[in-house]
Amino acid sequence: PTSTSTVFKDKDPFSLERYMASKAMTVNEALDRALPLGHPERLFESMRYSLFAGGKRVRPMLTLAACELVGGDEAAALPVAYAVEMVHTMSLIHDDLPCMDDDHLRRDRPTNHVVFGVSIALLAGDALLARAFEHVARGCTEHGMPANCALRAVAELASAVGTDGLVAGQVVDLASDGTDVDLATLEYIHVHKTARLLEAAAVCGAIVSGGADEEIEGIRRYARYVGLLFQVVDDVLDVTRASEQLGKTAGKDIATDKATYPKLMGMDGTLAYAAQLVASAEAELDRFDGTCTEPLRHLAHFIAYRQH
Ligand code: GRG
Repeated sequence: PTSTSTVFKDKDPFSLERYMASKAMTVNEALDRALPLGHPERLFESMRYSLFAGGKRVRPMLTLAACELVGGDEAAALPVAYAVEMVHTMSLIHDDLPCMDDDHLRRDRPTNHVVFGVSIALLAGDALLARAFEHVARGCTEHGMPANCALRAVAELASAVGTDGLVAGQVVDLASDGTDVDLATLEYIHVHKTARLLEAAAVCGAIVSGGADEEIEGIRRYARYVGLLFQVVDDVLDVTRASEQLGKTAGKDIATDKATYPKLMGMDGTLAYAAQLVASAEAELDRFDGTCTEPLRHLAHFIAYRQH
C-alpha cells in the first residue's frame, strides 16, 4: 500500500527558514539596485548604512507572501515590498535620534546619528521616506498596474506613517514617558507604532497584486493580529532578557519601568493573549486556498515563537 511518506517523498515540507532566506535575498538585491551610492555621497552612505544593517525583512516578506496568497506577480509587488522596508528603516533612524529615544546602539551597531551626525541621520530618514513613495509609484507604473491600485497602495502606506500610524504612535509614546500607562494606551502605541506598518505591508502586497476587496480585508485582519502579536512577544522577550540579566526566573520578576503587556496583564495573561492572537490570525487564513496560506501561517508562528 502507498503510504503518505512515499507520496510526499519528493516534495519538501514548507520551510519558513528557507522561505525567509530566499525572500530576504530577493529584497536585499532589489534594495541594492534601488538605492546605489549617489551624490551627495554622505547622505547615500547614511541611508544604506541603516538599510543594510541586518534587519529581518519581516515587512517585505509579508508583502510578498500576501502577493502570493492572492496569486500575484512577485516582480510587480517587489518595489512595494522594499519601499515598506525603506519606511521602516526611516522610522528606526528617527526613533534613535537624541530628540526621541536617544539610542546609541541598534542591531549591535552604532546608531545612524552616532556615525553620521544628527543632521545627516534626520535627512537620511526623510530621503528614505520620499524614496519609498517614489518607488511605489514607479514600480506600479513600470508594471502597468491600474492607477487606482497604485493610488490605493500609496494611500495605505501614507496612512500607516502619519496621523493614523507611526507618527501618532510615537507622539503618544513620548507623551506617556514617565506616566502610568494603562492597557488601552499601551495597545494604542503598539497598534500605531508597530502593527499599522505590518498591516500596510501585507495589504499593499494584496492591493498591487489585484486582490479582491474581501481578500484584502481578510489579509488586513490577519496582519492586524500579527502586528499586535509582534509587540506582545517583544514585551515578553524584554522581560525574559531583563530577568536573564538579573539571573532571575522569567515572569517572576518584571524588572523594567516601561509599560509592557506582562506588567499590565501578568505573564500568564500575556502568553494567553499571544496564543489568542495567533489563533485569530490563522482563522483569517482558513478562508483562503490551502497551499498559498503556508508562508503567512508559518510567519505568524515565527513571530509568536521567535527568540529575539
Ligand atoms: C518621521 C514620518 C516619521 C515617522 C517617525 C520615530 C517614529 C516616527 C516612529 C517610531 C516607530 C518605531 C521605531 C516603532 C518600533 C517598531 C519595531 C517593532 C521595530 C523592530 O522591528 P523589527 O524587529 O526590526 O522588524 P529589524 O531590526 O528586524 O528590522
